[in-house]
Amino acid sequence: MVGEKLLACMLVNWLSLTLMRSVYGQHIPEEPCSVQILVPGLKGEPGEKGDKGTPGRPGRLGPPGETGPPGLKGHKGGMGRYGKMGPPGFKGLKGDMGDSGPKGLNGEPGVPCECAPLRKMIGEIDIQVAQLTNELKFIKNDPHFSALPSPAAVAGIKETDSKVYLLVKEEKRYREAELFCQGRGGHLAMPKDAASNRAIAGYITDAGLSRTYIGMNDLEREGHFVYVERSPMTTFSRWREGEPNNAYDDEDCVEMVSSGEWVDVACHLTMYFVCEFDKDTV
Ligand SMILES: [Ca+2]
Ligand SMILES: [Ca+2]
Repeated sequence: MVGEKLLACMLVNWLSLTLMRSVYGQHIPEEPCSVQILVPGLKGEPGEKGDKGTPGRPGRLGPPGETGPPGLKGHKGGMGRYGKMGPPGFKGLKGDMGDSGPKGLNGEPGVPCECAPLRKMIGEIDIQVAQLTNELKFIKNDPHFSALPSPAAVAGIKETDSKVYLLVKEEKRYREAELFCQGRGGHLAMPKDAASNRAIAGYITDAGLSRTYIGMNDLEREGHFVYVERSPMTTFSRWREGEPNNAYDDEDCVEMVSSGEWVDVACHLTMYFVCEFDKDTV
């Protein structure tokens, strides 16, 4: 800008001088240009030292230093944390058997057996089987049914007004025969009057048998016969002549022969037997 202004001023002066010289000759004085020309001055004396400035900004991160020489070995550190659980090991050998434990507490008392109704039911079923067997006998007379199986072990029944008799065609000892009858809610037959004795005897005869156990014995006191249900003998008896004789000192049980007479025999003999049941419980 200053240069342009100076150049313009010099051009004006040159034009004016040239014009004036051509008009008035060489007598025209030169006039100083009014435009100031700015020129830098000389370098001054150095100033006094200023105050210390504020700290500069942190420089950029330098490159990593070189690895230093090895230092002295430090102290051993504390135990580290537990690591993760490892895989399970192999199964070990079986150990020795331990000592027996203390005795346990006593159990609750049991429920009383309700077997009586069941025994009664079994007795009823036996009687039904016996009745059916009787019916089968009639049917078997029909030649069309001759291929039917032989009669069941329980071979029919006999009845009096108060008793039902059941002939069991299984050979058993006296005690086992009585248990069989008890298991069905009855006892071995106990003839206590002529009518019942006749009924049992007829039963034996009809079955073609010669003897069966009946429910009497002198097991507890020799020569003192009682009924198997422990009731004493009444005035009624049908001992065969010469009986009871306790032969071989070994006859404590009683059989009935087909005539209806009684004979004392050894209890270990096995033979068929007759059970009796009270009608009001059958
Ligand atoms: Ca005897
Ligand atoms: Ca005898």
